Formats: sequence, structure tokens, C-alpha cells
Amino acid sequence: MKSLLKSVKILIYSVLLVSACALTVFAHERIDHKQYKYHRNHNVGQYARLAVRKNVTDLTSAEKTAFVKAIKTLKTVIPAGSKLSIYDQFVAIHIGATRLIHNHKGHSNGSVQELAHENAAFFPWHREYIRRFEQALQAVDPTVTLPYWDSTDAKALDVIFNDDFLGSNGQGVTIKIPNQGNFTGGPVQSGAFAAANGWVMNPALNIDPDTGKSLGTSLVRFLRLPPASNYPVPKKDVERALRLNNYSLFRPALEGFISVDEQGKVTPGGFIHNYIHGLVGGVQIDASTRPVKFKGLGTMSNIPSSPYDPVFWLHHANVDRLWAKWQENGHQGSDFYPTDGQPYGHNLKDLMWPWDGGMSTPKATALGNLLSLLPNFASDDLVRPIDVLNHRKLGYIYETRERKTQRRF
Ligand SMILES: [Cu+2]
Repeated sequence: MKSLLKSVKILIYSVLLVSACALTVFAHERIDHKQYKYHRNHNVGQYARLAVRKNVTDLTSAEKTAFVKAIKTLKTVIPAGSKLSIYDQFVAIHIGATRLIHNHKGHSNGSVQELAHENAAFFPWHREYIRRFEQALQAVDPTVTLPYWDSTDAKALDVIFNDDFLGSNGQGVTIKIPNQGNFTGGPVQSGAFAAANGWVMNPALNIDPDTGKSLGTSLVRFLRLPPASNYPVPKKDVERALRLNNYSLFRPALEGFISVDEQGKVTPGGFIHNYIHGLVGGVQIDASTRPVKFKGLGTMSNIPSSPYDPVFWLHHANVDRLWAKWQENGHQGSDFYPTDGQPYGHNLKDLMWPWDGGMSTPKATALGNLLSLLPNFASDDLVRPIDVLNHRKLGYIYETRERKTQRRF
């Protein structure tokens, strides 16, 4: 397998988010950055190799340690000229993608609200976003790749939420749920992502999307708080979504706004991707309102700032893996992505903010001017959904159970 991979000439695209300034910051850490200066559609010859994303339950303890260490390095390294660490810059980008866009040059449809969720670009935007994060991790430690959290895997929950990896449930807050009992959550207080161990969030980037107010500086989890208490996600739910042939049904089914049964009947709700955000962060239902209101309690369930919980990357690697699986299973290429009819940024050949050459700018948040916190993107750093349809061209693959077995022979 390895020699096969070596012999394959790979077109690797992508430009490191980490700016030249950030690279000088890293220089003293004896990292060869030349290796990571990939350029879109250039054959990078001897440096070409595919990153292999593994199931989190297959990571060795050394791999877990290296992943956590690389994340924590990104959390502390502040590129020259920036107010934020590289990690916090990534959070700011995610928030930017969820904010109202104005200054939308040359497009009448300037009222786009969401560039990364609730519409077609959900998959391509996050594919590009987490790949850049993975490359930032690799600039710290070239051996690190993003693990994925297969949420149908019963074992994964205990592997992830453990003090030897991403830390456990939050503590200190008790929530009484009528007829169901008392449940605990709150700030994470042990492991590498506890505030006491240096995981302190920027309060201006940890925002309640409903009120615009800050949610503070601590990573907060309410693991398995009802109603998002069932784990694992039923395999048949994911398989049913993967059988949908139409992107405009497959996307909302996997993102988790609807479920579609065998007869094609659509039921709204919170499933697969959305459900897992709630299972980690905790959601409460206000049944007194119509429509029923969901209130996110923890970091993962407040979508704009959710990358502050490091499990975000594992969850979205899995979402991306499932999209890749759907694509490889007869839904490949631009025939299976909407060409037009979507809000700007979501069509096949629309540029996706922030890789749009400065065409759009995010609205300020209630807590300040987000623009001043974002990294600079080069005017030729442009990405459209069509550019990311084939994940192998971005330089990575997923290790599946089947591939693992093949390797043994
Ligand atoms: Cu997102």
C-alpha cells in the first residue's frame, strides 16, 4: 500500500493558512516548513504524500499525545502582527462564516447569512477549513493528521472524552430535567483542555449566537444531557442518509436537519451532525414556544464558536469522511453538487468566504470588529466548491477498516 501511494503522482493543492509571519515564529522549533508550502494544482514531486486520517479508536497513545500537543501549540503561537493565536484565528474564521455578510461586491444577493451551514456549501466549506487546520497542525508536527470520530462507534465516546486525550465531561453544574433526573456538566476541569491547564478561550470569540453576549473563557461540556443523550448514533440512520441520491436531500440529512425514511417521508429534527454537537455541548428545549426553541448550553452546541472544543475537528473529519464515502459511492464530481439556485457562496463555482479575494466581509459581532481578528488571506487564495470535490486532490484519505485489513497482507 505504502509503495503504491509513493508511486502515485499526487496533485496537492492548498496554501497554508499560517502566514509567513507565523512560519518565522515556528522557525525556532526546528520545523522544516518548505515541506508544507504546497501550491494549488502544482505537482510537488518528492514531497507529495497523502495524509491518512484514522479512526480515533485506532490511535496509539503516542499519536493521541502528539495530536493534543500540536493543538496546544497552535493555541499559544501568536503570529507577528496578530492579536490572536493561530487556533483562535481558526475560531474567528468559523464565526465569520456564520455572520451576516455585507460589502458583497458585484452580487445582488448580498443578504447571505450563513456561508458554512444550512446550505449546500456545508460540506465543501468545512472540507477546506479542516484541511487547513490539519496543515497548520502538520507545520508543528508533520506526523499529525486529523482523527475522525465515527459517532456510530460505541467505543469512541470513552476514548475521546478521557483525560489522556480531549478531557472528560464538564463539572460543577447540575441540571434537573423533569421525570429524567439530575444531570451534570459545566466547565471542563481536568485534562489538557481545562482552563487550569491553559485552555483559555478568547471571550470575544466565545459568543452566544442568540444574545451576542460572551460565554466566557472556559470550555463547557454537558455530555449526554437529555434529549441528546442516546449514543451511539444508529448505523441505520447514517446508512439511510448515504443512500439518498440527491445532494439537496443528502446534505440536510447528514448535516442533520431532517431524516428521510424509506418511503421518502421527511421529518425535521436534530440528527447525525447536529445531534453530535448537542450530545457534547448539551441542549435544552423550551417547549413553551412555537416553534420549539433549542438553547445550546456548552461550547459544541453554540455553533459559531464550536471549534473551541477540540472535538469539533474529529466530528467534522467524520462528516467529511461520510461525504467522501457518498461521493465515492456513485455521487462523484460536479454532477452531484448544485450549479446554481443557491445563495451566493454555495453554488458550484462561487467563491467561498474567506477564500474569496476579499469579495465579502463579515459583519461585526456584538463583541467587536471580527475583521481585525482575522488572518490575512492573499487575493489569489481562492476556493470554490468545485475545487474541493475530490478530497484526494487535497492530499488526504481516510483509513477505513477495510483498508486496514488489506495492509496486513
Ligand atoms: Cu461549522
